[in-house]
Amino acid sequence: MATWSPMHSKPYTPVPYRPERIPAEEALRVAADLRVRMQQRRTVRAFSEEPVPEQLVLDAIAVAATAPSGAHQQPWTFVLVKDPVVRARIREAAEQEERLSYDGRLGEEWLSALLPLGTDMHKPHLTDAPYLLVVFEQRYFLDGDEQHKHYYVGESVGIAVGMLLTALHLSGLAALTHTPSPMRFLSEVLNRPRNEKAFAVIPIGYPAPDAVVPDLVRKGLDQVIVEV
Ligand code: IYR
Repeated sequence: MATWSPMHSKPYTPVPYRPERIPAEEALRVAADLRVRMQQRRTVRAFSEEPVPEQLVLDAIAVAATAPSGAHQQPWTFVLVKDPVVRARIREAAEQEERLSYDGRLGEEWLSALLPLGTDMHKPHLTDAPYLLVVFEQRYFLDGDEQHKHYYVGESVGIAVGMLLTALHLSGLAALTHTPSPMRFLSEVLNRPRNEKAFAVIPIGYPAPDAVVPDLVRKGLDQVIVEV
């Protein structure tokens, strides 16, 4: 019989939660400003080699790690890859997979959906951006040889990555959510344990001075909200 993982062993011990109330006028100002600033976020594929203070990236990871998660199991690992040799290996393996994808594995419908984004099999950002963050989801908890279930892993890690992208953008950094498929090579290159599965590869840095982005339009509020 498996023992409980440490995460499940604690009884319910509520503590007071009394966040400071932001006056409505100020809250409205903050919310409107945030809305404008987040509208300016773009996924960037061309990075400047200009160095980035590591603390900015660490702070953004710390923000991501505050995300809510299923049963508060925090099923994420953030691998910050700085070593240029490791990054070159990741790029080589990713481009090998992408070649197969773009040369047929994706299929016509998927390729045509990607057309407006201008993506292809070349992934220079994997080595050009000053930081490469590989996010892993912990499919289950590994306690020695014992496995314990994790709940809502994809949802939890997805929320954490969303918060990471928000924090990076508000710190003036650009990022790209890259999901090479299949991603198993990342576990091997980064020597991750068997309970972890790569979720996304995220180059982080300042946009290249000549960076361009696709001419995309976001859905308006009226297209995404249904009020009942
Ligand atoms: N993983 C490939 C293809 C790709 C897929 C989707 I969905 C995108 O939004 C963008 C790209 C690549 O990274 O090029």
